[in-house]
Amino acid sequence: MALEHQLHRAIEREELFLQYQPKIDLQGGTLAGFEALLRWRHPEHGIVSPEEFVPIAEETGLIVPIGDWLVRTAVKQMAAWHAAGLPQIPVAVNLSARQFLQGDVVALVRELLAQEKIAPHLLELELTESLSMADPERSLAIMRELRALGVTLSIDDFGTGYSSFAYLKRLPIDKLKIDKSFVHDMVHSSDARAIVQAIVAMAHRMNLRVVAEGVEVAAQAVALRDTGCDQAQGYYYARPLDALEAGAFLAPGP
Ligand code: G
Ligand code: G
Ligand code: NA
Ligand code: MN
Repeated sequence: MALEHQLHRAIEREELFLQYQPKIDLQGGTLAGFEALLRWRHPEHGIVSPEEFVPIAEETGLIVPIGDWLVRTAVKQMAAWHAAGLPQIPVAVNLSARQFLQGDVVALVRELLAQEKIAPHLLELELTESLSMADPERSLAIMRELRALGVTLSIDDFGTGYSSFAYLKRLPIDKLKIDKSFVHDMVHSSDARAIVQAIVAMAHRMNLRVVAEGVEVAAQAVALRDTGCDQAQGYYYARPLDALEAGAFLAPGP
């Protein structure tokens, strides 16, 4: 398949890059971190979404070198911002289930954090609920090792899969990200508001922080703040930014 062949060369040709989307502290309104989002600048097709190429990368095993590159690039970017005198804030990286299970993510993370002198809690790994389906015991073991390193773990797209709070309780995680579908419905659906309220309340009782994604309008931000949700991200605050723009976002205002 053509895309597969091209993906092989994408890393060495430096066609992959990361964008950084701000996460905002909902109660204080300050910058709380960034989520790194993978992009492929394809020579003919322009920017290709990870939704298109991550599945191909997973099928072909290319997800392992891509995952390496991704974590490496994000951690080096954190170090570069720090070296430029900018404040240090958490950066989250998305890891697919295969990426998590196939590579040696623990060794990679340990080595990089030491090499770049980044405090472990500043690196967040966003994992999806489907992770558990692939190989529950191994996933759990890897999560425990990462947690032991001090890395922050969060469950992404919460609410779209089948995981229950009973299941979450078994996982060594720090954060939940509420899927944008619930956030979108909050403004016009009292059911969606009730669901988000319940998720936030349960998560807090389990000592988890909650991040809402896909916030596009002020009314969603207000509704979320009312639930006690901790952080939010979405186009309402900022789009995913190139590293340079993200750095400017980090710098204290004039
Ligand atoms: O990035 P949006 O900007 O289009 O991302 C689309 C989908 O791709 C989302 O589900 C997002 O979680 C996923 N995604 C974005 N960046 C990465 C990444 O670095 N690795 C993996 N595995 N998925 C990613
Ligand atoms: O699956 P994951 O949650 O990691 O993916 C985040 C995806 O959501 C990325 O594709 C990102 O570009 C996208 N995104 C970020 N903010 C918004 C938003 O406000 N609205 C919508 N629809 N998508 C968003
Ligand atoms: Na994510
Ligand atoms: Mn998400």
